[in-house]
Amino acid sequence: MVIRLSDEKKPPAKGDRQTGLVLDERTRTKKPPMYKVLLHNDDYTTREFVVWVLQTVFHKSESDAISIMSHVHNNGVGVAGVYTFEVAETKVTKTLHLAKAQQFPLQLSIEPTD
Ligand code: TYC
Repeated sequence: MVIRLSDEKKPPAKGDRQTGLVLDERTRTKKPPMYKVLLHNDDYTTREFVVWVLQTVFHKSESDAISIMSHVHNNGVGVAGVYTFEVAETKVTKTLHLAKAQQFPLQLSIEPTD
């Protein structure tokens, strides 16, 4: 693997000016693949629990949490959030544990963004 130092990480060369403003574009353009966490509707999990999970695990505002929960209730599936794979997996695991503790059959899935 080749590690490149962007100009601002190199010691200033004689006659250099404003080296701190020179950014290596490669340090900003390589974005990790992102994944949607999908929330699935069911007939038993309470609306209140889904809103609470969206607020506490997915850090949504109360109004966003209510909108997402309502969308899933009405359409069958919806996006709880978009994350790197490891973060998405952790949020799914936490949510499933919380749901099982209350015997809710809530289901989630992960799919790559386009
Ligand atoms: N359909 C559930 C009810 O009427 C509410 C619900 C919403 C359940 C979203 C799951 O992902 C879900 N109590």
